[in-house]
Amino acid sequence: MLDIQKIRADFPILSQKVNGKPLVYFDNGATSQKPQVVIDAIAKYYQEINANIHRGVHTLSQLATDAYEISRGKVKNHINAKYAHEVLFTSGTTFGINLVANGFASILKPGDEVIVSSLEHHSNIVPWQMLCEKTGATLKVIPMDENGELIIAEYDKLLSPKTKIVTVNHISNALGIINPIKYIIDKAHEVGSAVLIDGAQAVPHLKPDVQALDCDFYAFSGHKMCGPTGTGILYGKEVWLNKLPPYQGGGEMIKEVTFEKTTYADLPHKFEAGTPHIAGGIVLGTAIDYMNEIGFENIQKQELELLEYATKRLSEIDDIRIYGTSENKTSVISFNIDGIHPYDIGTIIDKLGIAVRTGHHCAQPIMNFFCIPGTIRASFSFYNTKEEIDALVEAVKKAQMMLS
Ligand code: C6P
Repeated sequence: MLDIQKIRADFPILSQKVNGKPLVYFDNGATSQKPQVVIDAIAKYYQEINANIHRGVHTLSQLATDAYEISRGKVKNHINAKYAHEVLFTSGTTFGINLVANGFASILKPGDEVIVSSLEHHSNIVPWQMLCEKTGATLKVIPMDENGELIIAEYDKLLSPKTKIVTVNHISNALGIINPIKYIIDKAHEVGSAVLIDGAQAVPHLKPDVQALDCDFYAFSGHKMCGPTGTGILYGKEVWLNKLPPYQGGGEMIKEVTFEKTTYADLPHKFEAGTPHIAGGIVLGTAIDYMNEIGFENIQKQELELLEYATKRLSEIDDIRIYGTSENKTSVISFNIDGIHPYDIGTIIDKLGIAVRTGHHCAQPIMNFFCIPGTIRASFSFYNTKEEIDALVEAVKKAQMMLS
């Protein structure tokens, strides 16, 4: 059993008051809070070793380079990549997906097909639409049902030798549904397609094993898993990263530059042009260590309990509708109260110290499917408690009374 109060003491922000009330932070899907070890590690980097990496022979530059590469190694182990050079530092999931979509511009031809799902965040829709516009390829969409699950029989029908890349999220940010990605990956490979998994909402809750999944790309953000903002990882199989062209040109991604021709650096540097977020990359390793110390089994157990409790307690509210009722869910509840705009509930409960996200959650096609402008999304982390869920329920009831 996790000692939640002890864990909460690791997160200084959680003892804050907001609008005069104790903060109840249920917007973990947008970004997680940061433990003191992560905050300290950022300060320590700037106090003790701040220098540019891969560039200088001087001691600080070497210390910074070592720390950065040690962190890359931690990520490699965490996601079970085969090689450290398959792990690219990025600024987040959005960057990683755009990097791959941009690279596929040199692969796709008119008539080729890209498959996305109805459950995607805009970050995993728009780059592929842009790619299709550029190349003449066609975007196909796996439909969803009323429970918020993908209709896998329809996915099977979309696959063909024309499919060049399938790109789906591991877990939906708007509904919390866990997608059957192993099946999706294996089926795509049967027709020779590559697969990208958007793991942004998965990594705070589970440890992906990219070799067991056999995905070709796996993108995620550091800030959703206790790490700093502006950090992220794109995992890519060596064979694919060698095949794709660089995304950005600049310093560090080259072997040799002349005005006639430039040759590119080996992996991973070919994709890491310019000075990166060095402190962020290093401290992402600290965040991963922190989460592994708590243990992902413990995290999942605690979050599942919170999900079950919140589902039961919120269901007591009259005229509530919860979206995404699949059994396969992580600790996210998206809901609406009949006749009340989600934004109004969000604004009132904020005055009571409760932070939730309201709106379309950058997943407008899901909202269009349910014919709603948006939802109220409460997304829980391992440091949340049942008492906080009680506070949410009371606050929503109060808002409902005020607004009806
Ligand atoms: N979702 C949310 O509140 P970035 O912004 O690059 O770190 O992550 C983008 C992204 C991509 N895919 C999924 C599934 C996501 O959930 C997100 C970010 C946040 O749901 C902010 S919009």
